[in-house]
Amino acid sequence: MPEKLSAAERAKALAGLSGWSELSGRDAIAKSFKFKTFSEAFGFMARVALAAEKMDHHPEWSNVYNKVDVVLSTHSAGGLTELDVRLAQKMDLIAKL
Ligand code: H2B
Repeated sequence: MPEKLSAAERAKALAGLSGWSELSGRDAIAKSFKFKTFSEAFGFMARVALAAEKMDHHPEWSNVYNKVDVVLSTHSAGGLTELDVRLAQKMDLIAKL
């Protein structure tokens, strides 16, 4: 079972991520990804879905046309863990494909 990150660990993780921010009122991080088209946004979601399934760690997200809004948190831990940081890093790599 992953452990919640300490305040110092969370700050360090966020400093190494680009475009992710803490949610207010919830131990979670969020990012809005914007693409040129719906196809690109949906391709991103399909690739991330496969990676998330492999990790057994899943995003909360919504899509409107070319925009994908993502929130990451580890439900079983009730907050942010290393798994969220790893999934955020994967999403950033996939978004650049
Ligand atoms: N995703 C996220 N974000 N948090 C979890 O606690 C979680 C998950 N738990 N994906 C996994 C699935 C769990 O429900 C399964 C049974 O391993």
